[in-house]
Amino acid sequence: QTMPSMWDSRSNGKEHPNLKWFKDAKFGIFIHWGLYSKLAGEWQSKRYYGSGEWLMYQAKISAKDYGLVAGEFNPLKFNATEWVDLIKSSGARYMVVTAKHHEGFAMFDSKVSDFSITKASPYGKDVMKELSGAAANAKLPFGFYYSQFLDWHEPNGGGNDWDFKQSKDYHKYYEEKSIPQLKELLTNYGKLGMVWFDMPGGLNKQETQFLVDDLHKLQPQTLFSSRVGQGLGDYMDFGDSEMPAEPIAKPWEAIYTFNDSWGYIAHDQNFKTSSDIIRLIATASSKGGNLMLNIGPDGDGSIPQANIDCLKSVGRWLKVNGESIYASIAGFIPAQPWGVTTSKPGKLYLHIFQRPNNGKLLVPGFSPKAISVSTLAGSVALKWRQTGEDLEVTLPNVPVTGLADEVLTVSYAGKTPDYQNSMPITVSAAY
Ligand code: H79
Repeated sequence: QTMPSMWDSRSNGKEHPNLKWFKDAKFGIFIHWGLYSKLAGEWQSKRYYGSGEWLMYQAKISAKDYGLVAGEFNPLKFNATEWVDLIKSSGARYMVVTAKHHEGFAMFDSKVSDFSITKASPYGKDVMKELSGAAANAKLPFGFYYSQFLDWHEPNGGGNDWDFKQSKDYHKYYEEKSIPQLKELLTNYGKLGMVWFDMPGGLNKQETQFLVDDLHKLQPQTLFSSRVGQGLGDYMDFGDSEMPAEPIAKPWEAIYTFNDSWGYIAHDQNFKTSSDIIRLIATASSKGGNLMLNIGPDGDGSIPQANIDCLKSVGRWLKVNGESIYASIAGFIPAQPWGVTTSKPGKLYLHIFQRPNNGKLLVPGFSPKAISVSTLAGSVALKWRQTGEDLEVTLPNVPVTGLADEVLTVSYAGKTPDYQNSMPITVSAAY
């Protein structure tokens, strides 16, 4: 299925002018945090697995019972500065946090709903305010996730058909809660890098266009994710945990989880390793896009220690190898058995995921004239030869840097070649 071109359908028909920072960032952190984090994948002694933020739906919890969880949400270990410091140390260049997920609970102070952390929880503080402030202090672009259509707490919100069975007035929900809360988020929390909409519904194209234009008036520089619907976003998100098969020049982002859930689940320790994450970042970069990696903090406000250690390790790798990632463009050599490539003018970066057994790294289809090959870290010159369009690099017996996922830099003369198998944009996402 070929997507309608979301990038051409904005009201003025033009790409958003503020996309450069987003395209150059390459790595962001997503945070899913809400009442579901406190429930941690368990309801009435029954354990659920996968997408902990969907527990209310999975266990068909009534809005009334679920509402009581707010009275127990007291994340005393939460420290916004610590979270932002950790994200900075991971090398991520933006963050997005759930202001309201499908459960309907506002993690911020809202004038239009009492179902919020400031009005319904003993904690009583606006954690979104603290996070946006900490991110601003750290000069980290900051965005809100906001579920604009699904709201299982509201009789007229999308999705909850287990206790609101009457026909719904979605427009009433948009007018009374969704749009006013989006406006609060775009007004009271400083400059936003993006609003990360999710799961559109209930609005036709014209209405969505109106919403987008209306909200952009509050902060014209803020980017909107493609899941605002109707092809009206500023950048593309694919399906959850989905990577496009081929490079795409337009701005896009792939979103992945640390384990098998977005929201915290106590009994899911299936965490990716730092090498897994480095490879996801390199793979997204090799196709010209960003990776946004999700963390699910505990309902007590703490981030799992395994995630902290892993993010710091990713940050150490990016400190050394960031030149091959930040502000890079898709590599002009497609994925190889040994790994992927990224590019900058005059340079091709070889990301080695799998060392060839014979120590000879073949780069087929290398059309420009190579000048030198070296490790990115430490700039150790390596032996190489080019025969026509075959570039062969002799790898040292031991990785030079001692780091996993070593990167080599190939310098070459002349123009950057086009990506070999450039393909039309064909993605399965239906947003
Ligand atoms: O916020 C995360 C998800 O909760 C949200 N998008 C990401 C960023 C999302 N909303 N809807 N969906 C994802 C798709 C819905 C998938 C489902 Fe299921 C399949 C709902 C019911 C079956 C996954 C498995 C969730 C519950 C069980």
